[in-house]
Amino acid sequence: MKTQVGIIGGGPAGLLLSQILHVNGIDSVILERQTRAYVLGRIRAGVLEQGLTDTLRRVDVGDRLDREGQVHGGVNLAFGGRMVRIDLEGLTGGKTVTVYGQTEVTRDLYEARDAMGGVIIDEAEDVTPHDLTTDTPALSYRKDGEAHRIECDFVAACDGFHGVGRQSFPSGSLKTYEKVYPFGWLGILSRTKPANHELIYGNHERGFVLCSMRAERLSRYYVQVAADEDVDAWSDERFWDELCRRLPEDVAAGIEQGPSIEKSLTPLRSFVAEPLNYGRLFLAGDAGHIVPPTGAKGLNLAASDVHYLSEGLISYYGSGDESGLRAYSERALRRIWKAERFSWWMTMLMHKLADDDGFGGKVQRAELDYLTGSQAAMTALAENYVGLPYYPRSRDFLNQASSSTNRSAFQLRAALRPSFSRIELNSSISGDDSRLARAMASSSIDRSMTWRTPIISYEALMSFLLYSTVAAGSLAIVAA
Ligand code: RFL
Ligand code: PHB
Repeated sequence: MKTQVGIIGGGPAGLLLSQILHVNGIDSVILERQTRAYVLGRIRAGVLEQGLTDTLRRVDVGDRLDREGQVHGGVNLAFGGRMVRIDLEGLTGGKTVTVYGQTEVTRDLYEARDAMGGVIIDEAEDVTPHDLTTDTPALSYRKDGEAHRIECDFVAACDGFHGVGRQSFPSGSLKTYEKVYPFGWLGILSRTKPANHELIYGNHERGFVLCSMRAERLSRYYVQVAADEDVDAWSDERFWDELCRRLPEDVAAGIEQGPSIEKSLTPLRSFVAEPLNYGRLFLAGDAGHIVPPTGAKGLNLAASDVHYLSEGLISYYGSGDESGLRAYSERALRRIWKAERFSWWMTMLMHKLADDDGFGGKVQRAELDYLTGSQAAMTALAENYVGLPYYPRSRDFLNQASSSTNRSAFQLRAALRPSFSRIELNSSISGDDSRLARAMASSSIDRSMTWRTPIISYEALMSFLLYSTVAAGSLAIVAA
């Protein structure tokens, strides 16, 4: 068999990549080791950033998400017997998160791939990448005892933390960074009314708790336990009792208890592999990095990786431009490390730390007090929780700017600010001349500059001007 992009792994990263490539006219084949029922039985992430929900909508996978996903404008921190709401929406200029299970995202993506004739080969055994440093890499695998081979142009390893992709890097070509925490999360799913209409992250001297949800009558709860905890030692009764002991009294009093329909232990780990590519093999999602779930970033990072990788592939197939693929690892890693930092910070802030002689707990309490009393600190949390912006490339930046006339200059700036170090603009700008002149006067733009074809709005121009250093005599948008 032949395809353009061979994808290992039919989890959210692999499925989303395949779907994005498909709507851009690029062929792919997914090789998944498990059965579809197994993949759809895994209970994982619940909180989606706007970058992911926007991407899903753009590739025709947003209908059920829009009907059933719950948009949350806030999140709560419980500690010291009280609960403080962080106003995500207010602090970030209108950004929110959507509560919609990873299981549902995966189901929607499978349905979309099926409807569009996507090729997903499940129960593919012994998947092995070959010839990665040539222009004609391949994937071999076995299915029902028979050997097969897929010739492709590129291999995307979206095969999770234990996949074969990262193991295919020659020794010495990958540097890894890792932190394993001495605790895990024991999670249950139950058909009960959620504790609150928004998530509650709780810090308590007995350990961390999280009250989350999937639907109006489907709750997801986690309690911090030892990393090697025996799940069977936790009856439902013990779980509910421990959960309630760690929550403020008024919250605990409102918890509806019921039988668990799933119970599992999740170890906590921070991990990053660098770089994310070797020859024509690219790692995306958990294959390249892991975050502890405290910041709700794992699935969302998988989505931003896929965004950058698909951009690189779309440019390559559209115009032969390889620069996006060459820049993939670096672009993705910039965002990954920020999410690693945030997830590590949230973890250290909210969990009971081992060997704490009391000092660590006091410092945590002081930080929680400071955080919930400071607009600046809450804004930093909110910005990270809703998801940092993806970094657009120059052409997309222009497209985005030109299609963004209805967005406020504030939102545009927030979305685009970190992406460009400098601007060179060869096209021209429309807008109210006097405001333009004022903007130019207050910026470092050379007044002799001329604008030709009108392509972007005044607001977009303002965001360029306010966040750019202009090279003498010309303007260019240069990706940082
Ligand atoms: P996945 O989901 O692990 O999918 C990889 C797929 O590859 C297959 N595979 C192979 N296929 C062929 N050949 C091989 N050799 C293969 N080896 C593996 C696997 O069977 C699988 O189908 O990785 P992907 O696509 O990168 O997605 C990553 C996310 O699943 C993960 O980051 C999130 O679930 C993390 N996470 C959360 N992320 C969020 O963004 N928000 C959250 O609220 C959130 N909560 C969580 C989480 C993860 C959790 N657990 C259980 C780890 C809560 C929990 C409890
Ligand atoms: C979940 O609902 O499973 C969930 C929510 C938020 C997190 C982690 C997991 O930070």
